[in-house]
Amino acid sequence: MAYKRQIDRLPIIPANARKQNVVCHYCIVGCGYHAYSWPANKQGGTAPDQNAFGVDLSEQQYAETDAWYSPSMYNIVKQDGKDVHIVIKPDHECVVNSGLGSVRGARMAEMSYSQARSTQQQRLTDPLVWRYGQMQPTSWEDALDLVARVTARVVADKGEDALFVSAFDHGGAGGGYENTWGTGKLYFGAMKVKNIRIHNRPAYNSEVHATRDMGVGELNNCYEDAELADTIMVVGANPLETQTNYFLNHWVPNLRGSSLGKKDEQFSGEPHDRGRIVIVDPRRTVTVAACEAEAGAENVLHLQIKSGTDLALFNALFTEISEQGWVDQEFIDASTSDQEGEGDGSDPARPGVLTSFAAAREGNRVAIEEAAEITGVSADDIRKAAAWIAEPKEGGARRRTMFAYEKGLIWGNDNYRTNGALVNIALATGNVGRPGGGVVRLGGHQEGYARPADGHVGRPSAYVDRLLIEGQGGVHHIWGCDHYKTTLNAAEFKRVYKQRTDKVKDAMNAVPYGDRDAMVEAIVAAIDDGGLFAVDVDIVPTKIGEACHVMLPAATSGEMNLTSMNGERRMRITERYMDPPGQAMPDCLIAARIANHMQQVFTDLGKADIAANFDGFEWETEEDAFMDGYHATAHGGEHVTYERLRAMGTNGFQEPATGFEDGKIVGTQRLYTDGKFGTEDGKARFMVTAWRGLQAPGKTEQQAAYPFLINNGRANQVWQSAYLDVENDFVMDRWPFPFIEMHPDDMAKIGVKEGDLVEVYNDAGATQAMVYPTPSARPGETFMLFAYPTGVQGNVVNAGTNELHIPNYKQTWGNIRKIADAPASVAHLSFKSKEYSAA
Ligand SMILES: Nc1nc2c(c(=O)[nH]1)N[C@H]1C(S)=C(S)[C@@H](COP(=O)(O)OP(=O)(O)OC[C@H]3O[C@@H](n4cnc5c(=O)[nH]c(N)nc54)[C@H](O)[C@@H]3O)O[C@H]1N2
Ligand SMILES: Nc1nc2c(c(=O)[nH]1)N[C@H]1C(S)=C(S)[C@@H](COP(=O)(O)OP(=O)(O)OC[C@H]3O[C@@H](n4cnc5c(=O)[nH]c(N)nc54)[C@H](O)[C@@H]3O)O[C@H]1N2
Ligand code: SF4
Ligand SMILES: [Mo]
Repeated sequence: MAYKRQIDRLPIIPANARKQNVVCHYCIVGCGYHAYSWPANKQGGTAPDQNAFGVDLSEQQYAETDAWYSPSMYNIVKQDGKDVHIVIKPDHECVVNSGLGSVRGARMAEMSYSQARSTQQQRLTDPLVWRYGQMQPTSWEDALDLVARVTARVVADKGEDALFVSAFDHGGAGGGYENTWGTGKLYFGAMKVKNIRIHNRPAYNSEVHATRDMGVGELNNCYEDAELADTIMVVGANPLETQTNYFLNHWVPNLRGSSLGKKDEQFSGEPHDRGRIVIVDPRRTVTVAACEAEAGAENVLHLQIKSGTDLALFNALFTEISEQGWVDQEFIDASTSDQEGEGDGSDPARPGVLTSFAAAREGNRVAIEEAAEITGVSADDIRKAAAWIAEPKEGGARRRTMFAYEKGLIWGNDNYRTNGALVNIALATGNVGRPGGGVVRLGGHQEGYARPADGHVGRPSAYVDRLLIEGQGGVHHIWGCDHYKTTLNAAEFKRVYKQRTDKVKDAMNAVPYGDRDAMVEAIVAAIDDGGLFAVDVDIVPTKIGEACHVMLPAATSGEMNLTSMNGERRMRITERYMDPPGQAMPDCLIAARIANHMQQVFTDLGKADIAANFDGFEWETEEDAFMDGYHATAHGGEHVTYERLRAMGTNGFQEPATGFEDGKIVGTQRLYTDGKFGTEDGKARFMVTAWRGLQAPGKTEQQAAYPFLINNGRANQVWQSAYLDVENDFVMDRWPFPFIEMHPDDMAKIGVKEGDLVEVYNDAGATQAMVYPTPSARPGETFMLFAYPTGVQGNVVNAGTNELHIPNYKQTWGNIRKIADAPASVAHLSFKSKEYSAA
């Protein structure tokens, strides 16, 4: 590693520094932090009464002391226009992370906008409009007038279906309850926009329709369950790298056996061992290696399936567990429906049959040998997994098993049925609503969903990317997502998107910017000719933004007050600890100002009835949006205010709120503890989930045509599409190009060395990556970093989705050829194994 921060001294946080609540705005885990800030011309001292830690800093501190922070946790930012020192450090008292940071979260401070220290100078400071052939700064008034006039005109002429929207639907940065409500009220309240998609997929749907249809909401347990489980079964996730502190602070203690005391305390009378783990992933991840190091290889079962075959494995496990009589019959009788379902699972809105246990058992019967053939996992290992999941413990006690899954399942083959098949196992073994159980998404971002009803989008909802490629839509509003790096069929998407938006740019170039009427006419004429007018709301210049006509600068977490919940529904507030750059403002207020302008334009057009739909956006602050949205509309929201959340600190409460007592919001630790589920009759449903091979169009052919699996996903250091990391040397020095992990034999076959640049190509497109030799990879199976600005994996993902338009990013095959020897920026990199081993 060549990169060094070159800092040998940091100011001490003074005793009277301001201390605010922060929840890391990156991943789902939502670790608790505090932001300490104090005037730029002051600093604390070593005496206990001179520093925020209250300890004598002239003495050597112990190894894991809290009285410490790293250079990456420090910066100088503005508060009310004045420079202040800021330290954003993990909170030892937060039950989520107990003081742990991560290689992402512990960089929040250095990833903040700082003029004094030149960090994140890429941040958007002003609205930008296309003027005289390039993007130029302007006022909010001017930019919003242009957006509203073009949007209102297109809606008036062609209807709301001509307005296309892409929007975040999560918590943390680029989301939160405030901002999902702001955008939601605009597009689903004031309008009824149907051609809308979510940040990470080409339609407005659920990643997990199946579990919801079965009555089981996807975030139903709590993080402590990972400490209490006898067995954890994790599918298609790499939690050491992607849910880092959940894994380190709650899974590892169980795998090490250090949560045994907790187990004894909570379930006295049951026999207890350290936790075991079953990992389903075609790849040997660093999580597998870490589990082996922590639990001992004998307590780790890695089911290294062939890509996309999870469903066959789950049906076999369900069959075996049922046949062994390891099911929880009492739970099945009391809490699941005995009504047999109808249909054959061919309804595109519901591509699996909701039914009784008996019918699912019949419909999903798969012999272990058959599953072994499909999945490539040995019959013995499948039997062993069934026993680890469900075989009763000594004395007949029920085994407590927690099931967790993420993108290897969600973006995997046959999403709906595969999701249903996993939930079948959890229901059959009575592992929902009980300590040490749960069948849960691990999650991506935090959640922060508050929006008016979205029923009008329909199910299956529109495949928005396809419609855009087909030339539909006149205006596109984009909120905090960058499809150029993150969508599927990305090569084709970009080709068409550029053509369509260029048409509008050419039209805009032909009229003087100051003549608003002529400008709107020119834009509308270009739209009539197949063009697309695009508006991007973001915090930095994006790749898709290069095609846009307007960019609006958003404030992000910490530059505004922002609320969200994590993977155990733990809701907290991140308090505003610094000023946003320039004129940037919170997304919810941008949405409100767009609504205000739309109202004005419709009024001017003489359409008073439509204008009236844009009432109710008089918000001045993000708190106004919160009160209008979450507080007024969420389940239990009436108990929640900013003031109460501030008082609840970084531990917050777990949603839904059920009351407010003794100055505290009362929450819900686990869902479904009463055995009643989210269906009309309160009974959960099983699902018939017959295996049907690779389900998404084009995948079977692609697999047959190309030699390499191009598996893809995330790496510890990089957050998402690297939107902030591109300006962080720590990350760009390590990954100047996206890595592609390859077995050395595969490298020899195509004649490449470590660090060489290769082209990855197939029928969908082409992209580039940097070769990372990986002896633990299976020959023929590669893994590429997704969404990277210097090589977009999505270029080679085809357009195939399931019936509900859930993309299948993970099942991608292609060819690989050498482009160039390792460039200079790669020469100093280490290519040693990423595996973590016991000390
Ligand atoms: N091949 C492949 N493709 C994938 C996936 C995969 O596994 N493989 N995974 C998918 C998944 S799960 C995801 S989540 C997506 C991610 O896809 P995107 O959501 O498109 O990617 P992000 O990098 O998260 O982009 C977020 C954008 O939001 C902006 N932003 C950050 N904070 C704020 C804010 O406060 N306000 C506003 N307005 N903007 C903000 C950032 O600058 C950035 O441009 O990618 C999907 N695509
Ligand atoms: N460091 C870091 N952490 C993150 C993010 C980040 O960008 N960086 N992003 C966040 C977001 S938005 C998300 S959605 C989550 C995603 O979190 P994860 O789902 O844990 O991450 P991925 O790397 O996308 O994919 C997980 C695993 O799926 C496996 N997989 C591929 N195909 C299959 C298959 O057919 N079957 C099975 N069983 N597994 C398969 C891959 O080998 C990979 O190890 O991470 C969150 N956390
Ligand atoms: S684990 Fe996730 S939430 Fe916690 S510090 Fe890391 S990125 Fe932030
Ligand atoms: Mo995600």
